[in-house]
Amino acid sequence: MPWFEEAYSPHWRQSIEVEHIVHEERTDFQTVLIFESAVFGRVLALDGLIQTTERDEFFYHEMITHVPLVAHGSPSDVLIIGGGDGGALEEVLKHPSVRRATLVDLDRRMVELSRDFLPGICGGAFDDARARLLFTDGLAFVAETGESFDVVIVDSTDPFGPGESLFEEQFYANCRARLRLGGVLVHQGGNPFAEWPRFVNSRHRLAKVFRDASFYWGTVPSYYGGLFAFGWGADDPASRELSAAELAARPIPAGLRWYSPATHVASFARPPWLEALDAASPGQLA
Ligand code: AG3
Repeated sequence: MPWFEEAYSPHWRQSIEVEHIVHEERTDFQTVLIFESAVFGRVLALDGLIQTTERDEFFYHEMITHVPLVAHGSPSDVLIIGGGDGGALEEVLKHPSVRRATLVDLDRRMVELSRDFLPGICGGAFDDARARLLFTDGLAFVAETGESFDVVIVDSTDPFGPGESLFEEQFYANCRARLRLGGVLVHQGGNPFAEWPRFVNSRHRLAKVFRDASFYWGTVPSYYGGLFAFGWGADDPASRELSAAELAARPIPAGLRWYSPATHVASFARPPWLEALDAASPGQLA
């Protein structure tokens, strides 16, 4: 059987055996590949890089959504930038306090393809009456909208190609301006081991914009190297310092497979190596 090879780094590749190709297409913005695999079920790759898979999407989507939403406590309006596969949207809509979830993705085709070929990832999220789908540039949207949000989730591709602008300081500043009091922004922060310069840069950009800039982390088996960080920006550090008991007293959707009050708290724990990386300045980057 053929193999899909992901060359994220010029020095490190990962391969997944392809049982069969489900769909392949070049949209106006990117190349989309959806294939079936023995270990991960259906795999979604954009421009050759793995975005999510049926079997491990919950490691990622539960952490990029429930950590900020439960930390917020009563989110009503949530903005997702990117996330056209619908995995994050589905998780956000599990919160009864959410009145409206706005998803802004550049690529309309991604939503159509996810509906058709990745129902195991988006579920019925796109058809929920509380979901609003906008197909436009996330950078422009946050710069121009007058709306405000309780939580902003940046579920983007990586910082090259269409996703690049979503890692800039100006974008974070525009997001912060759209957050209500008590609001939280999170973004996918890549693998802090494999992509440490990116981690350090993002941390510093967030710190220029938010009073409380931080990160949390978890693991995503299909992302090369497994380790995965999420950036965190808020103005009140209290939302990041809740105990497992405090979190457990809040409404938490039933049936989750990775998120729990314990994994929430654990995701903010810092191994000394990450603590040191967090303290590094971009000027120290080789
Ligand atoms: N967005 C994050 C993909 C990250 C892959 N990057 C990596 N392995 N460093 C995925 C979109 C899922 N909704």
